[in-house]
Amino acid sequence: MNTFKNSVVYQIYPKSFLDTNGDGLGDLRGVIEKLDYLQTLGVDYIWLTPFFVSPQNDNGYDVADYRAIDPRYGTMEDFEELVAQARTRNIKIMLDMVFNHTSTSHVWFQKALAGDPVYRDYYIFRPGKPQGGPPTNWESKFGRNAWEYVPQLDQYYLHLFDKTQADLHWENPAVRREVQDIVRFWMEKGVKGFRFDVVNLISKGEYADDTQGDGRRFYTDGPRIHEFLMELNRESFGKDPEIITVGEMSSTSMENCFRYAGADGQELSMVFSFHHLKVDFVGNEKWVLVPADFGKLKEILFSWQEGMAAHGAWNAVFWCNHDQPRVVSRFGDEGEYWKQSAKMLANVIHAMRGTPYIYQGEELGMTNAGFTSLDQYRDVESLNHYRILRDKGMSRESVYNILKVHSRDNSRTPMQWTGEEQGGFTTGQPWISVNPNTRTINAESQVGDPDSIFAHYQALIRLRKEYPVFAQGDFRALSQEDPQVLAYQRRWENTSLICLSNFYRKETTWQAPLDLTGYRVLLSNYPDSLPAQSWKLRPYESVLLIKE
Ligand code: TEU
Ligand code: CA
Repeated sequence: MNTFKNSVVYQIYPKSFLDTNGDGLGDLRGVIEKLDYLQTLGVDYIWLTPFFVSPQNDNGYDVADYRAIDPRYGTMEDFEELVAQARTRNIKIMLDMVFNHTSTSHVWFQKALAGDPVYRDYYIFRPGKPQGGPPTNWESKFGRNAWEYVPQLDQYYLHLFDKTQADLHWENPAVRREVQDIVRFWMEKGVKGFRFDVVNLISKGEYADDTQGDGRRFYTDGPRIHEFLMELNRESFGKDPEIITVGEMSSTSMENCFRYAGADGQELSMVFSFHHLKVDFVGNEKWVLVPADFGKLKEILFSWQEGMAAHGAWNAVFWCNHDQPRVVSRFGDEGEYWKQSAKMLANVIHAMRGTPYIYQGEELGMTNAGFTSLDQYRDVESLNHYRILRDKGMSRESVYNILKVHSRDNSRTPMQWTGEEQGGFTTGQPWISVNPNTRTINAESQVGDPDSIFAHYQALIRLRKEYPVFAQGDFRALSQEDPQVLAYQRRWENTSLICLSNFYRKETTWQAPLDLTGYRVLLSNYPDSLPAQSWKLRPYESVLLIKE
């Protein structure tokens, strides 16, 4: 049986995956070329981030035509070939649908600007305040006020992201019908999965000033969100039981996720939440430098695991995506324990209750970009926040240090296929620099090496297919109080699985809170891990134990 519960999804950022025509940009033919690699890894789905026609102000999350492929990525024929070629390898395609907003180049927005009232109602236009200025004080996720003034209409439009990403007006039934129609268009092309970008932001509540924050409480998990998702499900992807869906839930609450990803399947198959990836922020503030709070990380992971399980709701489990820094740089060790820590982090995710997502290059232990000057950055969010922090008086060096840790470009450097200068990604000039550590961190040197990080990910995917406890087991935390160890248990029928990890380079002793008699090592990042009631764990040591 193959369901979303025992599947593994691999995320591809096509622009940085493989360039086949030397223009420095990855393309769909590049994905086709690497299908054998993905089959070797063993993944079931590939999620492709948007490759639709777009001005690329936010690397394709600013869509100008939802039914056409940006020529820089290839053609519709390339896409159809990709679907067919993937199918022969038992890999299904998941598309990334950006329906909270469109590009301001989209023909709907252009018609709205030209004064067409039908299309004006596709977006959120509002007059300014009587005393002047934007309708509310809400902030864009990419910095500064979230409203842009249009002089010829004497109105502002809402953009929760870049000012070239105008929010759609989901209260308008015509907008919802358009969206359903687009989903059905891609279903007919054989697409078997959808990721919905920031989909919990589509139902806006009251348009009022936020005196306590940046406005998110007015539009996050908004008043009609569940109704909108149930309708989209009914009218589009819900008609094909094979299709799996995942919603990207920005600043969501667990209570809402019980419904978004509930067992009744009325809304979505599963959800991404991000609370565990804010443990190196100060509140919601990302542009700061503070050490990651391990206690908080554990508490968040455990409470989501337990809470979702108790309600029969399903998580997408992950460390990495195209918006997050590389996890080995973030919670592991880029140096001496690079390999051990990358494997440890993989264990923690893949043994949890949920569908694991692997972001391209994670299976090789790719690290942060290590950029040292502003001209290396491409991301609109990083460039905007550079200006904002500098305007606040922060020194250039301090801002560089923050970007180095938090910039989304950390995960957007090209895939490291080989040890050559451009990592085998392109024969031309890459759109963003290749990490020079491609000399040592690359696919060529890892595929086939049984001790590689790649082989470890292969093993985790294989184990999920072999042992139902991975997909079906319950969840029990085992190490709430331990300052260094993350441990939990999964149980299903007569099988018990334990995932035990030392999160630090410092050795530590773990007192097992249950009897380990009868357990054997299923997978470890050391060749000779040996279970003991009082267990001395080496740097980043991580073990999966099983008892049947
Ligand atoms: O991201 C949503 C989002 O809010 C974040 O992950 C965002 O990058 C972060 O909060 C900024 O600090 C999704 C996409 O994954 C992202 O690439 C897009 O830029 C964004 O939506 C807009 O479509
Ligand atoms: Ca190309």
